[in-house]
Amino acid sequence: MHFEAFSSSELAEYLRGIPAVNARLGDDSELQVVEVGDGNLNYVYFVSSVRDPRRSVVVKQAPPFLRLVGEAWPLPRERMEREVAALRRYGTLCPQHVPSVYHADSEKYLIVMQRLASHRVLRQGLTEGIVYPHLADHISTFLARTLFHGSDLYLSPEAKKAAASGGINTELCRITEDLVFTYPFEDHASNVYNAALPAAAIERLRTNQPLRRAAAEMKWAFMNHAETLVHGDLHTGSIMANEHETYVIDPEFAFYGPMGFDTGAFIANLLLAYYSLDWHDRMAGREPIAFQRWLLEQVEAVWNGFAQKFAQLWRMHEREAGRAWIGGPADSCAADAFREEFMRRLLADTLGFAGCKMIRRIVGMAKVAEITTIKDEAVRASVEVRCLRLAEALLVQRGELASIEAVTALAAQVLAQTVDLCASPRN
Ligand code: SR1
Ligand code: MG
Repeated sequence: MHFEAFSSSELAEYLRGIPAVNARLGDDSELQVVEVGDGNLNYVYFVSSVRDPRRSVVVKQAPPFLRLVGEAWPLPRERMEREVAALRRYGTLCPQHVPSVYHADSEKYLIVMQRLASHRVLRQGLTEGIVYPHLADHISTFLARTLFHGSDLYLSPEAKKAAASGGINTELCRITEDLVFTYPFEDHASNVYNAALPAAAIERLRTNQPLRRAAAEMKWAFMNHAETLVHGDLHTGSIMANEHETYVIDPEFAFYGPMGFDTGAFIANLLLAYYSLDWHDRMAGREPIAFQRWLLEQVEAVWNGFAQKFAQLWRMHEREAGRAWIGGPADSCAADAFREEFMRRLLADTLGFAGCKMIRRIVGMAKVAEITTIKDEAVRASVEVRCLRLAEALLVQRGELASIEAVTALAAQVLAQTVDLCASPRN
């Protein structure tokens, strides 16, 4: 069946018919409807009262295709159900960082939710050099609470299995399996390369054995390690923030997967910003060093904050239960040793996933604005080469990088390296 997006008057009329939404918008005024979707998948509308624009909601609707490509790439509209379920679950775990859901319609595949009118998409804010003083604290809280409470460390085995079997998101996982873990490492028609990116950098993704093997290991982990309910697309475009508050949005890719996929996605996007900000800062007449340092501090703070909060939730839960997850007394050395090894493996996973996420944003079809808006192809290529170098190091050395400080030191080292774009030109 052919899909027609709502006209403004149709959407206004539809919303007027939902008492909970109508009460929020007030019925003493016309409604203004503006389509603002800039993501790859869905339609998004801001709807507000003309008389009192503070009365407003966001409507998000899933068309039966990938919006970025159109009807040629069909996608099941039921993906909206995954998003609604994840928003509701996250809303109970972390209400301060998740928009409220006012209404969900499983026939029209849409959701009506809280409008974050004084918040901006984090990716845009970072590109403008805005410092968010609470970002790392808020995101590490979100990560610790959501990743811990969806896992076997917290849920009963029965509840975890029930949640995992209801948390299968086949089609959206397939997008990630292809676009993040497979196509970037082969000569695939969907890849898009900056013309100035050296051929050797592209060739390396297809032929470097340690890198290919590491990427394959991450793909396997993504497909098989059903550890918890992950957001599944936690890049800086899925976060809205202001000086005081931080909200995580858009969990349509949510599924039962590896914890490190979310921690890795966020860190990968901070690192993409780190390399590209050099150019954006200079263009805006800002001194890049300070903001870049702040970005690396956020990488450290988000991981360290997450690791500390996650371990604390775990210990508290064991004390309340009166026994350790591994059995026996809650505070045993064995329980602590297992926890330590768990966090070490989680850091390695985080780095491996971060590497894959960085690579896909450089050579895959869905890119990030902080890099594509670098107008000069050669400058952009030097940023891209640095992203690829760090990504490869994260993947290949993920088991040896023992702390997040070792990672930020490596990132700074790669920034300082020279990039010779002429060494192996593409043509
Ligand atoms: C083809 S969809 C491309 C990307 O958009 C989403 O934000 C996900 O990152 C997905 O991989
Ligand atoms: Mg999204």
